[in-house]
Amino acid sequence: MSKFNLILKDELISTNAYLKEKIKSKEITKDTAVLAFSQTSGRGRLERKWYSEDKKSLTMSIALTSPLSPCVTLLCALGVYDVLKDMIESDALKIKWPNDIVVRSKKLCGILTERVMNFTVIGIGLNVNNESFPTELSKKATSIFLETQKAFNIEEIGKTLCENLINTLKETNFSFDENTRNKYKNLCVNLGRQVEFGTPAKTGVATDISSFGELIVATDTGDNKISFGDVFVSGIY
Ligand code: BT5
Repeated sequence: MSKFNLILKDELISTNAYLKEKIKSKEITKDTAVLAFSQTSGRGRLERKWYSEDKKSLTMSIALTSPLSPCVTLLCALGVYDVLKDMIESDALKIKWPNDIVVRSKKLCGILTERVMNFTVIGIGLNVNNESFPTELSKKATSIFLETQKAFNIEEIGKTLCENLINTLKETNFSFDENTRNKYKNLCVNLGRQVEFGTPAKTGVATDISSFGELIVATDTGDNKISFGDVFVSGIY
């Protein structure tokens, strides 16, 4: 981690957009992370809005030169989980395929991975010290503070997340070996539950995660392999 460059910014439009721009303009040529204490227009997948609160939410992105990997988002979720499990002592801390960390039925963290040239840009939105959320998210979102009643230092969490994610990705060589896959499966809330996916919507039971990180869903017409998009889990979201 000593050689790793973590840039701190008071405000950015989006930490992912910032790194992507700097990679394209060749201002960034080696592994770099950026953490913004305020993010004004954060994005999730499919350009959805990501909500964050100044100095209370962690908004960070890490750019790593890496091979193309179909399961990078799932590996990142495992890396983030490993950090959070030391802060939230809860059996309810799980991963919702592919990119969410949840506590019971609420979202604590979202991860957005994007590919730019030979870099993978990993964006992490983590609710840290938030005491409440806007009405539209109040039933869906939670924070470390709401789960533990303790406040945490955002910069410290950011540094720990960088270290853990980089270790997880390098140790696994960006791939899903049997051990890693089993660890993910044990934490995945989708498995064994009724899920809804695709357009037009289909329903089935999530049964497995493939070695490429796909969610396997058994329906009346057979097994479906889902590699992207939203999957709604009955009783969660
Ligand atoms: C994600 O997208 O979960 C990935 C979010 C990644 C955000 C980070 S912040 C740092 C970096 N810079 C960026 O611009 N982005 C990354 P998705 O699976 O599409 O989920 C988005 C949905 O989550 C929204 O449509 C809301 O329903 C919900 N949501 C938005 N903000 C939330 C929050 N703070 N906590 C919980 N849920 C939220």
